[in-house]
Amino acid sequence: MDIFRDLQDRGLVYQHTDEETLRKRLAQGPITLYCGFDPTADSLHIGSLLPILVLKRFQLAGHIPIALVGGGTGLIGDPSGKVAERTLNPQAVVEQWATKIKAQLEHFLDFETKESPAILANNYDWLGSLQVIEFLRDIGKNFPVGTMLAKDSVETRMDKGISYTEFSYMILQSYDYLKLNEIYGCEMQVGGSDQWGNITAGIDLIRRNSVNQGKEMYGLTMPLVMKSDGVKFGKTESGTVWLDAEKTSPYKFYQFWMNTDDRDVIKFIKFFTFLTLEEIAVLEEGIEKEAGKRTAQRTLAVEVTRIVHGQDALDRAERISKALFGGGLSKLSAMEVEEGFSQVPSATIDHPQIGIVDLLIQAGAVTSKRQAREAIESGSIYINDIRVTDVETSVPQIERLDGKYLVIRRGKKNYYLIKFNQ
Ligand code: 545
Repeated sequence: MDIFRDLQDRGLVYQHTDEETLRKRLAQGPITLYCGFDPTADSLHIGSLLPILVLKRFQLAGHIPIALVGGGTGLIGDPSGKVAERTLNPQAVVEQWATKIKAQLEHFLDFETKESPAILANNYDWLGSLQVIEFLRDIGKNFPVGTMLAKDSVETRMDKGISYTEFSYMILQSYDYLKLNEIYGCEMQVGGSDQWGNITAGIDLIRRNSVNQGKEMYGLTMPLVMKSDGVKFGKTESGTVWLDAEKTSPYKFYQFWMNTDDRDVIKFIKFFTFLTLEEIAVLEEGIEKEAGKRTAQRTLAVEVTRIVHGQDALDRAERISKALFGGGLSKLSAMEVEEGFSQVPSATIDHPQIGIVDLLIQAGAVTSKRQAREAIESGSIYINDIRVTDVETSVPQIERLDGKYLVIRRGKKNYYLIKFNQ
């Protein structure tokens, strides 16, 4: 399989070291490659998904991926793509985040296979014990300041300001590449296009080392993911789309992909799924032929949710979506109700005898008794998908979802969740 060709056809190649030598090397046999992830939060988000899946694509093509957790570099902060200096996170926090990110990365790659098992590494293992004198003499000497200043990540910050700490970041990432080359024979580094300067700095460092004379090192970046409406990819009104199911529920995650614009959906399927280009071509035809069916969006949502959260979570996400958009709330389990309505206003009620007007107030659906009566009488209130028009409706007689929940809807799409304790 021609992995470089596949990546190109998917639009995943942005920058790379010399194409001919890279293609030749990949054709020769398994290559060990790496991508780094700094623990700057307690979870990866969908921005990290693209390089993770690229590592996976290499593994499926018989190569050996290293997922590197930046336990050391996460303590410094990469200026690449950042317009301002970052605040340093406490060491204990970074360590905790590194553990979580390591567990997430483990989920995507195969560490068991005999053929080409993936490798997990943490750069704190070598960066954490560096000695400053030794570091400046042995490594720093290889970095001309002129070259460092000319890197995008530094240049764009010269007027805004950059500390010596962030300025030094590229040296650390370069040293990682050198170390991974020594320890695992790693010959290639991949990353988003913001990483090109760091990747090439690493290649230069390795080449300057006399034992590596004539050794070829490779680098490849992926394009920044852009949306055609100009809004930043990976964000919704409620914020970042995380890979951690506790932070972004699989249902929300599924809906994020479902909401992809027609103009972006084929690009995203190429980027984020393992469907073949032939299968993708069929979906592309369907977009124009059956406009409005959103088959491509659904395929995207199904595939990515399965990759990230697994089949069971995908099944739940689909059942919740059907119930919310097509009626049928009553078929949902307690877990599904909680997941589907995790981000709507909710209230817990202790007295089952509550009246409908007070119920709407408690839920936050209205702000006064008068408003509650008006809403009910005008027919804009639904409980569990059934319209309620009588202000005397007895709440205890409404059948609850899974014995515990009432879902209130006001108008077309304002939802409120009520949980009964008894
Ligand atoms: C550290 C040590 C190395 C090699 C690389 C690194 C990390 C690199 C970096 N990468 C970004 C990152 O974001 C935070 C992740 C989630 C909490 O800063 N210096 O760590 C992103 N990276 C993936 C892609 C990226 C990049 O993890 O490369 O371009 C986003 O798509 O921004 O030896």
